[in-house]
Amino acid sequence: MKNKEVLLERMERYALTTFGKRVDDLNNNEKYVVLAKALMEEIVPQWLKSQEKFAGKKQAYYLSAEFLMGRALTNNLINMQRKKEVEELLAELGVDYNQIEDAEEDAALGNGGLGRLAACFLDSAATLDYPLHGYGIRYQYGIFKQKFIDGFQVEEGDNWLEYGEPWSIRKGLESVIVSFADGDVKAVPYDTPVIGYGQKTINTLRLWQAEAVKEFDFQAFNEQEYDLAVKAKNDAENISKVLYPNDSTDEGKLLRLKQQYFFVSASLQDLVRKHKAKYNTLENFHKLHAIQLNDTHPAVAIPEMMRILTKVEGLEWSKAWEIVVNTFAYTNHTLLAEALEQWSIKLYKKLLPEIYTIIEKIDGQLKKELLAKGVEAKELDKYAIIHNGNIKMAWLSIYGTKSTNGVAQLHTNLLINQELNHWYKIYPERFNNKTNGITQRRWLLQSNPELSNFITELLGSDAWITNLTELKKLEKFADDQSVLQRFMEIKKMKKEQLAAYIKRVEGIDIDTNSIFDIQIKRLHEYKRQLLKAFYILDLYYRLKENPDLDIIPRTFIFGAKAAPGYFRAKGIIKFINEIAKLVNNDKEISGKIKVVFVQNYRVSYAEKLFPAADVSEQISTAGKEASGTGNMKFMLNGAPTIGTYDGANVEIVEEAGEENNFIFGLRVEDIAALKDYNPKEEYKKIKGLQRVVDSLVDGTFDDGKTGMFKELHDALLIGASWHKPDHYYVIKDFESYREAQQRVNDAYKDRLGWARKCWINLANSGKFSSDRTIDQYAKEIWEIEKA
Ligand code: 73E
Repeated sequence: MKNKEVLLERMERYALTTFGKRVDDLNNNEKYVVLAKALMEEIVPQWLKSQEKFAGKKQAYYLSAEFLMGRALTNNLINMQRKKEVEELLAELGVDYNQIEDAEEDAALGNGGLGRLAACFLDSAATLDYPLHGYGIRYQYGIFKQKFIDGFQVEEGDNWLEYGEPWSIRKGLESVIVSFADGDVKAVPYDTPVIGYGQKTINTLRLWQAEAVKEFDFQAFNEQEYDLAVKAKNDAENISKVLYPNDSTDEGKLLRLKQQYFFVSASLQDLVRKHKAKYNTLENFHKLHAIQLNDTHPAVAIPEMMRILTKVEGLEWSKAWEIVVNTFAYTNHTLLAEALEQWSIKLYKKLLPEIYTIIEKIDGQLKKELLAKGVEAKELDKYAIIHNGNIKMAWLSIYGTKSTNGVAQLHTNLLINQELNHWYKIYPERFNNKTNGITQRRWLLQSNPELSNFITELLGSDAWITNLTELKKLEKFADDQSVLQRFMEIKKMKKEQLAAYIKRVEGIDIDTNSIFDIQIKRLHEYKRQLLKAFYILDLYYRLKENPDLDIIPRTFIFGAKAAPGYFRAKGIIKFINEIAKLVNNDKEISGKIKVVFVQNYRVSYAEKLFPAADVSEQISTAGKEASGTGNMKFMLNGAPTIGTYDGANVEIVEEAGEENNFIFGLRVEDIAALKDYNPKEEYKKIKGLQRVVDSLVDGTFDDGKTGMFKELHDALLIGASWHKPDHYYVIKDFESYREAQQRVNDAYKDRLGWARKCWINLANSGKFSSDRTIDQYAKEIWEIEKA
C-alpha cells in the first residue's frame, strides 16, 4: 500500500513540474510519461548500486548498430515485479492500464532479428546477474512506420522521441569527441537501465547521440557564416538521424560508415577513459573487458582500438594486437553474399585515413602470419582483408578477434565447412556456435499472461521464468485431456484478443475458429513469403473449382516490412495484398479462407501475434536463414512449425520431434546436388502451379503499372543479370509445401491431437531461452562472472 502512495505522490510531482497539470488532467501519453518518470526515481538508486557491485570485475559490452527494444513500461514493471500494483493504482485513478501501455512508442532502433536478439540478450544478462552493457546509436528516427495505400507499402518517419522518452538519462558530461577527416563530432551518451527479472542487477544500455562540437559557434556567427554554422550542426546531427532500414543487405554509403565509426569510437573512448582513470594503464584492458561485435557493423572497433593503444597511449604494436585480439569476439549472422560488408578503400581513405592505414598494417601482418603458418603465396588473396579495391569486414573480424561464432548449429557448420573454411583451417580454435535464444520474460510472461499463469499453476512454481528448461516438466501433461482443453481455451482467448486488435487497427474481421497461420518477419525473397502467397492462391482456385473441398477454415496472416529500396520485396507485398483483396471479397469463399497483411509489424504487434498463432511459418530456402528467432517465439507459445530444415528450425525439431511439426522441402545438401534446374519446365508439371505463377502476368492482378509483377515473374522463370531463375527455389519447393500444408489441415481435425503437438512444442522450448545463450557467451567467450 505504502509503495502505491509513494508512486502516486511522485506522479503528481512530475505532472506538475513537467506538464503543469494534475495527474487527473493529463492525457494518456502524459500519464505514461509521469508514471515512467516516477518509476525511474525508484530505479536509478538501485541502478547505481548495481553498478558498484561489478567494480573491479571483468565486464562485457555488446556493440551493436541496432537494439530493437520495443516498449519498456510493461517489461520493466514485470521485471520489477510491480505490474499488478501499478495496474491497481491506475484502476483506482479510473485509468485503464492497457491504454497507458499503448501510449508508449516502440523503441524501434533495429530492423529485425539481429536487433531484437541484442535486446533479448540484455534482458537475459541482467536477469542472470551478468555485467553486460549495450553500446549503440540513439537514432532520432527508428525503422520507418509502414502503411498500405492501395496495397502498396508506404513509409513514414518514426519520430519516436517526439513526445518525450522517459527511460533514458542524458549524461552530457560524459560526452566524447569523434574525429573524422572532415571534422569532429560530439557523441553524447544517453543511458537506459536494463532491469533484470527480480531487479537484483540493473545494467546499462548506452546510446550515443551525435551533436555539433561547439554550440558556441552559433552564438559567435556573423551573417556570412550563419549558413555554414547551420550546415555544420546539421551534418553532425545527421549521423544519428536515422536507422538504415536494410535487413540482411549491406549499404555501402558514407553516412552508414560514419554511423559505425561514430558509435564505435565513442564507446571505446568511453571504456578506455574509465579504465585508465582506475588503473592508469591499458595493459590489463582485456582482463577487464570483453567486447562482442554484433556482426561486422562495429568491426571498425579493431583498427580503432589499435589506433588508441598505439598512437594515443603509445603501446607497442604487438602488445596492442594481443590486447585487441583478446578483447574482441565476433558474431556472424548471415551467409547472404549481399549482407557481407565490404567498404570501398576510397570511402575509407576519404573519411578515416588514419584507420585505413592501420587496416593496411593489419593486412600486412596477416599475410606474414599466414606465410609463417605455411599458407602458399598464391593462396593469400583468399584471406586478404584489402582486396580488389575493397575492405572485407568479415575477414578483419575473424583475424582481429579471439572468437567467431554462428547463431545456430547448421549455420555454424556452413561457416566452418564452406564459407569460412579457409579461415577455420588457420584458426580452428576460434570457431564456435552459439544458437540464438529469446527472453521468456517478454515473449511468454509479458505477452501471454494467461498461458504463463497456467504453466505456473501446473508446475506449482514460477521457476521457469528464470529457468526455461523447467517447462520440460509439462510434458507429463501431454495426454491429460483437461490440461489440453485449458490450453485450447487459452489459445482461443489469445486469438480473440488478436482478432479484436486487428478489427480495431486494420478494420478487418477474422474468424477465431479458423486456423491462424502466421508468417511475421522482414520481407525478403529468401524468406519466401511468395511461397505462401502461391499456396493461398492455389488453394483459392481449388476451392472455386470444388466448393466441397474438405478444409478447415484458415486465416493467413502476414506481417513484414520491405526495405524501401527493395523493389521485389515491395512487389511481393503488393501481390499478397492483391490476393487478399480477391479472396476476402469473394462471397463463395467467405468463411473458408481469409488473408490479412497487417500494417506496421513491429515488436509491440509481435507481442499480440505470437501468442495467437496456430501455425508458425518458417519456410526459408535451406541454408539461407542463419537462425531465425521468431520460430522460437511461436514454439514458446505452443505453435507447431511448418518449415524447412534451416537455421534453428533444425534444433526446434530436434527438441520437439518431427512428428509434432511439419517439415518439408529441399535440404541444404539437396540444393547443393541440384543440377540443370529449369523452373520454366518444372512449373508446368506441377498441377495448379503454372496458373498461380502466371497470375503475375496474365491480367489477374493489377500492379498499378509499376512493372512489379512482371519483374517477379521474370525473376522466377528467366532470372536476372545477377542470378539464375528461381534462385530461392520457390517453384521447386511448392509441391512439398502444399503437401505439408495438407498435413497441417489433416492434423488439425483431431483437436486434442493438435493440442498435444502444441503442448509438446511448448514443453521442449527450454533450450531456446536467451538465458541459455547468454550463459554460453559468458562462460565460453567473455569469461565473466555473475554478481
Ligand atoms: O537468421 C537471422 C538471425 O536469426 C539473420 O537473418 C539476422 O540475424 C538474426 C539474429 O542472429 C541477420 N540480420 C542481419 N544479418 N543477419 C543484418 C545484416 C545487415 C543489416 C542488418 C541486419
